[in-house]
Amino acid sequence: MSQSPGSFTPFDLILQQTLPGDPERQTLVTTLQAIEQGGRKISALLQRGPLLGITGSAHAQNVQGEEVQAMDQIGQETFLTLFRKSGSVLGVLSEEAEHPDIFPVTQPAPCLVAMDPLDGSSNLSVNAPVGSIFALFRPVSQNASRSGETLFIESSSNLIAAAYLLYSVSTTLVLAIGEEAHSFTLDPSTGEYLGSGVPLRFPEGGKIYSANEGYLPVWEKPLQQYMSWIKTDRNPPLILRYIGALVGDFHRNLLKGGIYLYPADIRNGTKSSGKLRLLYEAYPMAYIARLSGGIATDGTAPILSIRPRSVHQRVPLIVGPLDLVREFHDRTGSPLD
Ligand code: AHM
Ligand code: MG
Repeated sequence: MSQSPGSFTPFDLILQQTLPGDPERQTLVTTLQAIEQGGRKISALLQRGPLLGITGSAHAQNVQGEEVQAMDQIGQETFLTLFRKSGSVLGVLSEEAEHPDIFPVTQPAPCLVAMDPLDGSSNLSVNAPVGSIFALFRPVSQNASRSGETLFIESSSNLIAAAYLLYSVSTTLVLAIGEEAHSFTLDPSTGEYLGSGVPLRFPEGGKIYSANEGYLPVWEKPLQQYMSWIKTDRNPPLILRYIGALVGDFHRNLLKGGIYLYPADIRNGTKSSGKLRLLYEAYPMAYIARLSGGIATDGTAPILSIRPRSVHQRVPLIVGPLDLVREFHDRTGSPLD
């Protein structure tokens, strides 16, 4: 379902979903201003990407041993600076930094932000979509003596909002808060993000699956059987669409109806934990999916019921509309309650 343009802004959504005296309302507004500003900057840079020489490798590796792209570093610096300046963000956990950063705050009820500042960045060298992902948590404490890691792990059940920016033909902001998720389009001529005011809902009867099927030989047997079933015996069969950037794949599936799968694999007898990170990739998508009538799991349990043991923990991710995820669970032998 495509959304028609309108005059509904992300701030209208915050006002709608929070109460006037709630000190978190101002924190959400200020934090969102930082996300919006970062989105405008990254979007404008990406428009000129190859001309500025910023769509390639930074010739470095991140804490997870993955190749860092120049835009990963620019995304990290951009959002980190804006969150620090906001006065409403007590700490930032990022894919691009080993330890969380803790900042002084001015707001009485600050939040924590877990982010992947530039997700799917290997798509940049071929001018394909990328995104930025954010999860906002209410901190269990503002006590500076706690380590950043402990603070994020202990606050992980206090998710209060999630958002992503999708940089593609146009730039989209999806924000989930309270009881609704909404989509907004950036108007580059005014810098405004505008939406229709109609909440997002996964359509029923989706026909898409998104997975990197190149890994099929190293997936578990029930999953291999499910992949075969959706293409041959299911009525109707599901069709494959895969961008290779979580934000792009998730967004298409949210609008058109589809299931995204990045499962664990088994190599040399050892089962992996998947590729995607729990706190800043799986959690925000799970939260947005839940507010849009969907669900995210790790193939066994709901993502939002999983508590992290470490801040960069990976997790298998299955996310989409309830009917498709339920069907996946039934076919792979782990029915959802
Ligand atoms: P990244 O955070 O290092 O960019 O990796 C995450 C990305 C996701 O956006 C995408 O869904 C997935 O990795 C693609 O992985 P693969 O190339 O193995 O299919
Ligand atoms: Mg990334």
